[in-house]
Amino acid sequence: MFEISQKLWKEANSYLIGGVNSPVRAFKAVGGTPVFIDHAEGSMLYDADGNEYLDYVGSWGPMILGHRHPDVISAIQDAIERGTSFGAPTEAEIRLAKLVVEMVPSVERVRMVSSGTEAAMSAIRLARGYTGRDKIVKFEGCYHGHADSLLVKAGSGATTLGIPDSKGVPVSLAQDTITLPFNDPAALKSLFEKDAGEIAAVILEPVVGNMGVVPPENGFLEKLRELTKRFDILLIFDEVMTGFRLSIGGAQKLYGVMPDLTCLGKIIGGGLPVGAVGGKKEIMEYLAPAGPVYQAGTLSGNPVAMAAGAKTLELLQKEGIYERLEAKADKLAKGLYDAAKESHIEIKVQRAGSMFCPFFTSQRVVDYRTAKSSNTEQYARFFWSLLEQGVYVPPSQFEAHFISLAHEDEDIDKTIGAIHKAMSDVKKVKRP
Ligand code: HOZ
Repeated sequence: MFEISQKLWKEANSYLIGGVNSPVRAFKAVGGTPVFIDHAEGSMLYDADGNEYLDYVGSWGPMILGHRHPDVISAIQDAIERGTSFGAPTEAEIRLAKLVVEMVPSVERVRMVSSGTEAAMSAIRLARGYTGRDKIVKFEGCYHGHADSLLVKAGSGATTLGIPDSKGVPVSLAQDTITLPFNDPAALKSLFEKDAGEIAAVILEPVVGNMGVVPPENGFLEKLRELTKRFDILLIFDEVMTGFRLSIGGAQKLYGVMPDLTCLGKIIGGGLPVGAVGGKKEIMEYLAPAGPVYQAGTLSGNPVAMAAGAKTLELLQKEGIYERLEAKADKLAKGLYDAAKESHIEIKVQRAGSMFCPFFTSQRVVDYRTAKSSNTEQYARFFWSLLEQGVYVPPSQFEAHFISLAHEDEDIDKTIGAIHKAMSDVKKVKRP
């Protein structure tokens, strides 16, 4: 079934370190070897052996319209006809920046970069430059890319591989990153009462998607906003995953809580590499060349990527899109829960809009500690059973599953059918 993928895997390991260009793809958390993707269309992935999969990874979030949306492909083709990179201003950059300012409520000015990592790294530097303070606060299990200051108690691949505090991060830098449990405003308040004068910013995923899906508890985001305002500390929402995903204006529009700075990525590039930092004009003006905080990039605002992103955002403005995504995700999440219950498996299915994931635990999942209570062996069995039935979900417990507009009702029904069989396989895994 996977012969060609296995051959490619051997070859990949001769040239690419660990066989991949991003750790989670190596399937280390679920065992076995990765499948190599040949092409994709709509809700489907096709691997090198000719196997087909319903795709719930969606390139880890960007493919909200489904793969190869014809309008996005033709926007990319048109852009390529004019050249692939100029390292100079283009109208395409204005078009995407204008859409972001119109769609994301707290954003008045934007700087385009090439990845979510770059967006978060730049937002942190900007916050430090603006406030003149060095310390930042992040939450355990939140992942904001792999910049030094942010690889402290980090989720996603870092947690998947058991290295949430990466080697190579200077102790002197890590000391300036304070970590607190998610969904615990009292811990933040007591920290601020002690150390507010040294803290530049609090950064968080407003709905965490990198320790599996963990939504904020009622009032948590509001309390964060109130405390950061009261103690004069910047609030940064990392909406790389949630931006244009949870609503047209991201988590901030959905929850009605406005950060000072926002990091964007994934959907903003329509499947090509784009990230962005945006926020209040007064703060953004600290970025060079307007201000003293340096940030730059040869491929920043790349015209092909701008065209893909702008077309994607335009398409997302059509009425009813988010309601449709919500209905599909709700049906799938309920199907997942019911299938687990039928097999008497302890499960928590967590969902926010079209992001969701199962946790194989009896505990209420509200933070990193409770997310890690999930039985990852059961998750691995769930993953392989689905893969063998033609359903591709993240090869890690600590990632989000995504639904796209290309997932039809019959895709969801087929997936729920496969999940029933997967749960009877999961049942065979003994709890430790
Ligand atoms: N850590 C990324 C998702 N949260 C995975 C990136 C990838 O492997 O493509």
